[in-house]
Amino acid sequence: MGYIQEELAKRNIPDFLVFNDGTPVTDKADWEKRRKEIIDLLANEMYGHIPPAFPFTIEEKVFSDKHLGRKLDYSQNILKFDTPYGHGEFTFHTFFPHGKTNVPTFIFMAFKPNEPWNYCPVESIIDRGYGVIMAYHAEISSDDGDFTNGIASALPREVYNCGKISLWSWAATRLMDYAQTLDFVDKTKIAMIGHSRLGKTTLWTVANDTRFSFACANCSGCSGDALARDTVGETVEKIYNRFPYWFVPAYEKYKNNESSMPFDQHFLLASIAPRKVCTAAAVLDAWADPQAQFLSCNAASPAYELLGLKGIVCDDRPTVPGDTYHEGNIGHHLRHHGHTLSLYDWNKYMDFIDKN
Ligand code: GTR
Repeated sequence: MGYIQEELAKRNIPDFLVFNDGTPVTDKADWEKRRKEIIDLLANEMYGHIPPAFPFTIEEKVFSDKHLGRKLDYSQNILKFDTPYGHGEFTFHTFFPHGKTNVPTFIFMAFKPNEPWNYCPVESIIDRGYGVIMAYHAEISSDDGDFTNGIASALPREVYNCGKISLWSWAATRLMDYAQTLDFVDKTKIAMIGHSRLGKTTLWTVANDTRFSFACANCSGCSGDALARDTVGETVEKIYNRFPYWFVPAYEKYKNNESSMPFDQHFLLASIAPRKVCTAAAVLDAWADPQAQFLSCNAASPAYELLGLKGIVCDDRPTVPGDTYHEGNIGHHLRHHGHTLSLYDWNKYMDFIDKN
């Protein structure tokens, strides 16, 4: 047995190619059913359910074709909706290369309101022919335990049993609805991208919304792409004690008890199959546990193999900074430095999407 299989065997992670009733998952038709079981499991035990869609309107506040020497069209908009429980709205921004058609597009859940000028290098993205639809997560609903602000008041936790990650996913799904209405967007190349807690949100959104062709999850770590069993980084206890509101209360029982989880994070990556997922780790980001992130990509690969596709295609050794694995349907890179979403990462994700 080589390095990867030995490490996976040590961790004793559950097999996702088995139905809840114990029968094996053997073909493509089985996979679609099993995928739904996995998503239900992760919803019930970790993230909660993403609330249903409601009709919405878009109010355009700003449109400008004057940015970056007119190579970029920028807009600022408000998405508004009503539910039986109240009114909700949030701001989003769009950045598209001027006058282009068939534009591959990122739906970007941003860490900060002014992200285009740091975590989102707009000019470089536009120069590669991509567009971006961006919303700031904490405006959608605050990044804390208050479930009365932003869209949370219209989508009550008591009714929908969702944590904040699922609320942010709901918003990203509405942005996907909006992207479907833009005739210059290439609907076969819509990716979601997010960093860290929003990398977790990215994986969960794309798992649920099959209109996304790609998930680009940057340094998503614990409760994202990193295997929880035997982690040397953040644990379920650490994350749940600090951020219980990202999840549902059912997740708490796995604190210091990861081995009892009927899943591990490779279930989440696998539930995106046959669509493509690209993850990234940073060598100084020990909290996210880079090797547990890499191993999880390998543990998810059997979902693709079942469908006659390649999962991750990689060397059988621990990753080192500079490694990029883009041959299969699960992409992964490990870079130098620490916990951030850099131009290097964006370029890797665009390389991966360009190839596919
Ligand atoms: C940390 C958290 C991580 C990660 C990170 C982030 O404090 O423990 O799981 O989500 O925040 O979002 O930057």
